[in-house]
Formats: sequence, structure tokens, C-alpha cells
Amino acid sequence: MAEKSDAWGSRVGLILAMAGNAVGLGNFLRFPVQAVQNGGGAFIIPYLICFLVMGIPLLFIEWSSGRFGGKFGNHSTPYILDSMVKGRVLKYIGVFGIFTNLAVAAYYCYIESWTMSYVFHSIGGTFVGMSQADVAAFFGNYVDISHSTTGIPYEAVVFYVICLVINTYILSKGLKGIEKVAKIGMPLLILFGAVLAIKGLTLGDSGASEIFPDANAWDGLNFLWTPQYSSLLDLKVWMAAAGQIFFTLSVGMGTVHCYAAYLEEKDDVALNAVSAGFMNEFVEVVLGSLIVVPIAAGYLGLDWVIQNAGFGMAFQTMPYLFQQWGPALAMIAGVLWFGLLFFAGITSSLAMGTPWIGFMRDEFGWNQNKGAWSFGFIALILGLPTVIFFQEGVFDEYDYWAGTVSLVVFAMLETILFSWVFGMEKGWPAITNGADIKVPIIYKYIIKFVTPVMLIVIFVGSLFKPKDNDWSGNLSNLFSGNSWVLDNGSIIKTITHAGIREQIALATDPSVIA
Ligand code: LEU
Repeated sequence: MAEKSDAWGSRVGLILAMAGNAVGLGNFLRFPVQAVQNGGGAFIIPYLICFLVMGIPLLFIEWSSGRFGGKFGNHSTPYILDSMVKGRVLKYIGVFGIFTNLAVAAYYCYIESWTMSYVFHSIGGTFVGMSQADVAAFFGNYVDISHSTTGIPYEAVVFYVICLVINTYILSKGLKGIEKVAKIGMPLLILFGAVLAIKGLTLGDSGASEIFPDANAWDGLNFLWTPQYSSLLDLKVWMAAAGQIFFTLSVGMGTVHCYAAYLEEKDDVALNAVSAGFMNEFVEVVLGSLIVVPIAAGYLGLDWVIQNAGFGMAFQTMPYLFQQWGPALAMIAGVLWFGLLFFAGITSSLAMGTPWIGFMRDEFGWNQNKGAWSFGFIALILGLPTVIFFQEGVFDEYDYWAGTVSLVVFAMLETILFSWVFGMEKGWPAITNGADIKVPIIYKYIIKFVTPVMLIVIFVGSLFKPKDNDWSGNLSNLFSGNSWVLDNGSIIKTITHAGIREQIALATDPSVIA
């Protein structure tokens, strides 16, 4: 246990840093894809409900746990959890959270490094005159590290290392450094996003071509934003919505606790948590919906978007679509788009460094500098396999285990711990003391009953995810006496040898990556 050695400079800085932690690549790359793959407007209602009954409660839990632990001079999840309930096991749960951050940071910074590189390629005019297939092939060459797209050998590795060094350097400056990046990065991100969103909104059918005569940007937007009630009983959509809420709010990792540990005992957590959470939702639902999907629908048509929605759209399709605006505007759009992604990414990856640095301080008394550089070094060692063996599916494995499964497990354990072991008698004041808003009392019961039950259902659901994610079909199969067929992406199947082999086969299938 160490003394409080650092502090947030201002409330605005804290909220922007927390919002920056949440606003990330997931808002612009993951949300639109999840929404399209789950029926557009059919996704939005389960998503908003998950935000209210799982996202907000988890934010309350994590902010208040952090402030509670910080009172005793703790800065890391193992020590914060230990200050709430004594017991060795809890420390181990906290340590598990630290490893999640290291592993997520490792592959997350790799995507962040692509955005840096793509800013330079946009400025340098690399994509000028390229066909859609050329732009997609460029990405394939980029991640195949033996190729060079600029003449720099091992370019993807070089950008990755530079990106990690930038993160590490900022982290070595402590909270002041993080706060400064958030104060610059968040407004710029919103500005860049707003400019691109206006373009997406005003595109209409002007991008329609002979190949896609029906293309219209508004179709993309209407598809995402027109609520559909038919899917409210589809468990697949609920699971996807819940997964997106975890990822986008950065809960279940320990980063929120560690930022909140630097609060004073009298500081508000309730309003801060809600403000940062809503800021993330604004960026996700409004800006995240208004860029990739409408612009792609405006040129290639909604059907194309539905068939091709995937993570690759951002890097494999957008640079090509920007070219339709002429070289000068394409360059500006490229800088805005990849610049926005970079700011979104770095404000999240910086947060992933704080649990490790805090733990080294709590456990060994390490200073900020030593903590930061050791974090950068470990992330590099963990990340290199994702860079070198990207096409062999290592990246996807990290994303699955660290970026998906671990978040659910940690969130489930911490919620049970907070509501039932620490107990709501202490938990409710931990949330409401010093609050600048009146937290509706209903949240006391949501946190105690609804959130843990939902998390347990989601965890069990991902253990037994049915084949092709077809919940209704498998449930009726089960009730008619047939067996439940597991999907390759279910946790149980994935930990079996065959599951891993099948996953790698899928990941190495070029048609899947494209
Ligand atoms: N909240 C971040 C995002 O939306 C992800 C998290 C895992 C750090 O990108």
C-alpha cells in the first residue's frame, strides 16, 4: 500500500480521460458492424436496455470501488478489491484483471498503429487511383509483415513499436500526461467525427453508380436507427448487445477502478460515471452510426454493407470511398478518419497501462517511470506474436480470450462481490456519498439483482453458445428432445483442441479476413 502519489488536475480532465477510456476503436469499428450483423434497428433496443441495466450499474460499481480503494492509498484492482473484502482470492481476481489489460493493450495497440500508418499513407497519396480491390490488397500486404508498402522494411512492426513507445512515454508522465491527451484528443475526435458524419448525412444517392444504381446513404442510416421490435426475443441479438456494451464502456477490465482510485473521498462518482458513460454513448450511437455505414451504403448500397459488414471495412473500403471525392478531399478525409481512430485508440490504450503501473506501485513501490516502461515492454513481448502471426489467427485469439471472455468473467465476479459480499449496505453509500445527482433508488435493486443475473446468463450463454449462434433453433431442438450443438465460438468448444484447430482454420481463410 502506497501513498496517493498523483491526482487528477480537474474534473473536466477526469471526465474526458474516463470518456476517452471508453470511447475507442470499438465505437467506430465494432459498433457499426455489430449493429449491421444483428439487424440494424433490431439491435438498438436491446443495446440501450443493456446500457441502462448493465452498463450504468457496472460504471457505478467500478467508479465507486475505485474511489473506495483509493481512500486507503490503493491504485490497482488487486489492492482495491482487497480493501473492500479481505481475502486472498479477491486479490487473484484483481491480478487477472491486470493481465486482461496487458493482453488487450498488446493487440489493441497494433490496430492503433495501423491508424497512424494510414494517416501517413493518406497524406502521401498512396490510395490515389487505387481500385477497391487494390485498397483491400494493400491492407493484406500491410499486415503480411514481410511486405513493405513504403519502403520501410517490416513497416507494420515499426509502426507498432512507435505506437507503443508513444503510449509508454505519455504514461511515464502520469495522470497529467493522460489528461492532456484526453483534453486534446477527445474534442478533436468529436470534431473530426462530426465533419465526416455531416458528409455521411449529406451524401444521399449522389454516390450511386452503374454498378450500384440503388446506393443511398440514407438507407444505411434508416437501417441502423429505425427500431424493430421483432428481435426482442432473439437471444443472439441480446448477447451481441451485451458484449458491445462491455467492450465500449471498457468495463470488466479494471481501468475504470484505477482511474477512479485517484479521486478524493468527498468527490462525486455518480454524476461523473453517468457523464462519461453518456458521452461514450453519444459518440457510439450518433457518430459511430453516421460514418462507415452511411458512406459505404451511399456508394455500394445497403445490400453490400449487410453482406460485407466487418472489421476490415474501415481499412479496406473507406480509403477507396474517400477517393471518390477527389485527391485533395480524399486526403483530408483520410487524415480525419484515421486521425479520429488514432485519438479514439490512444485514449483507451493509455487507460490499459494504469492497472499494471498501479499494481507495481502498490506491490513493489515502483515509480511511474519504471511502471510505464515495464508496461510498454511487456505489451511489446505479448503483442509481437499478434503482429508476426496476424494471418495465422493469433490476433483473433487474443481478441476472443482477452477482449471478450475475460471482460465478462471479471465483470461477473466483481458484481457478485460488490452486491453480495461487500454488500449493498456499504455499496449504496459508496456510490451515493458525495454524489452531485440523486441516484434513482431503483439502481440499488438493479445492481443487487438484475445486473448479476444478467452477467451470469451472459457468461453461461457464452460457455454454451449454440452452433451458428442460432438460439431459438437450438432451444426448440432441445425441448423436442434433440441435442444442443455447440458453436466453434463457444468457450467450451474453443478450449478443446478441435475447437482451436477449427478457429485457426477459419481465421486463416482469406475470405474471412477480407
Ligand atoms: N472501450 C474500448 C473501445 O471501445 C475498448 C476497451 C476494451 C478498451 O474501443
